[in-house]
Amino acid sequence: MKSVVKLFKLGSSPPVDKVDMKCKQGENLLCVFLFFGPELPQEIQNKHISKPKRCSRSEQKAHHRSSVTDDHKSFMQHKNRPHPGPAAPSSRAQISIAVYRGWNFFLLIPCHVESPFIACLEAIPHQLLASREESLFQSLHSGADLSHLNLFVLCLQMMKFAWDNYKRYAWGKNELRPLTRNGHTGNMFGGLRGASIVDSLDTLYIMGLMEEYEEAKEWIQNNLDLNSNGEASLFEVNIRYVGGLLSAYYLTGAEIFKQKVMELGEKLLPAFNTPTGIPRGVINLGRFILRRLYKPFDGLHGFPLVFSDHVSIGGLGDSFYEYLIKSYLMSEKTDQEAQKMYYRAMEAIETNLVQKSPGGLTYVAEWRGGILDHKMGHLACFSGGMIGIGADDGPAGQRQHYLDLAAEITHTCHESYSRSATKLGPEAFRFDAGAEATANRLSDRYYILRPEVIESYMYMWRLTHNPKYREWGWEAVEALEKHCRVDAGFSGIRDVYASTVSHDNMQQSFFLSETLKYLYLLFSDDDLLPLEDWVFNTEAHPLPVIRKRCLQEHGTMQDDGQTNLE
Ligand code: DMJ
Repeated sequence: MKSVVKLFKLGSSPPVDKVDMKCKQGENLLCVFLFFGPELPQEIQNKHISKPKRCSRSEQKAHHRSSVTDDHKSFMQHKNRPHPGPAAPSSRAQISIAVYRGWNFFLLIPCHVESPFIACLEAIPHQLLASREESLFQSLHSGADLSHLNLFVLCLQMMKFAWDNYKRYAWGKNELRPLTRNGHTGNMFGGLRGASIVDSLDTLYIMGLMEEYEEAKEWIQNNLDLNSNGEASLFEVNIRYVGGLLSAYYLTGAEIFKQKVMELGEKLLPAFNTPTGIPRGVINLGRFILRRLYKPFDGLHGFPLVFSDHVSIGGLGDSFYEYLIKSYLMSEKTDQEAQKMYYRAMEAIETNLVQKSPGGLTYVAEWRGGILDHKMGHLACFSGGMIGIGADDGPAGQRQHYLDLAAEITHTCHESYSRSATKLGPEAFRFDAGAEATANRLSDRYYILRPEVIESYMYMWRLTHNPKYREWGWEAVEALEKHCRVDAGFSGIRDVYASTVSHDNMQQSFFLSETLKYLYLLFSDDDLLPLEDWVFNTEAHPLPVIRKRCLQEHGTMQDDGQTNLE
């Protein structure tokens, strides 16, 4: 089955009558029109639009018509509604229409897809888009509530706004400074440029922003220079550049991403050449000067990522634990060493770090020189999702326990948002000196567009389908729109407790790769990047589960058991 998402911006695209609605036999033709704007544009009013239709041999053109409903009010007028999203679409057209601010476009989901590659991955992109199309198709026919569609399209619109402004003011630089309307290169990437482009590739592709995806790809082809010569954080280059390129390759099959990621991978490899195998933290991409950052230490329960006397599942430790369970899942649950280490780590975390506040909130504290620090960082809020996805494969009888723990931590992280004036969460919140999920130090009060809390909402929604996670996600969208959207992009804020916000002038690349992607997935159907088939790296770049049997059948497994995913 073939499908693709096409976006047409009203004004710059053909009028509705002229949009090509032809499809070939065997393809699905589904047109979903979503309008954004204070009111339905003139050219659309009183017009009829196409109803979903599967092409038959005799009918190669869709002509079924039904009326557009225009009974949805603007997002801004719905601010106080208790449940996210406008009302369910009317039964007549059964098509959801969102009306939102001054930016008008409609979304057309018909027609084609190039199946990129890798027959043995069960969730290849044509399925990704086609299955979404199929389920929309079914929902439309069954009259199901499609109000969440409005929300994922709103996330898509936020992505387009963030991207357009990056493109306009910071193209080729690493990140956008939206207040001063210029770019910033930063010093984490050793002179590499275009971090926002590489980080956005898969989000653009998944959202169907194909024009933008093509621009990004062209920049990578012509301008991504890997021969830079500065000190880079191995971790940051790995999660953003390697992760971004690799995931773009898996999703699209475009050779350029493979070439670039292999070239970059070669440059990073020397950092892993250490007696312990634990990589060095800093690398010079040009001259191979390496500095040690990680200091292995036999600390709490023998786990290696202990920095002197500090143990945390937040900054500097988070991804280690995350990758234990994700390595296991990505290996099609065959990597038993990773499995064992993850559940041992979980046991240690529960025994030593997990706490309950006087007000009944579960949190993960930090450990400093044998003393508990009753503080939880925003970064540590990814752990709700991590513990959720690991719930199935732990010791017998523990599934519900882990799911409950994941839900409790996600609830606490939501509380850190809902207890602030802006409804966005601080960088770190405490559970001592009278604090309950709030920051008392000024230096902990900022929010830099981080994804971790929304990431846990997304996983918990997929795992439980409890509607509160979508409601919480919707609250975050409203807060981001209200406090972080500025004229030329999105910006972090300095104090989440101040109702008059002060912006930090930075649109972080992880806002495009993670925050907006997780929001979009939260409001999408589960078969868009199903969790059984895809594992997200710590920067939200999806990588496929490696299916060994299938690789063997397709002759892509080497003699030594290694996979060759060409
Ligand atoms: C991202 O770069 C990644 O999620 C990383 O693992 C942690 N920090 C940021 C987002 O907060």
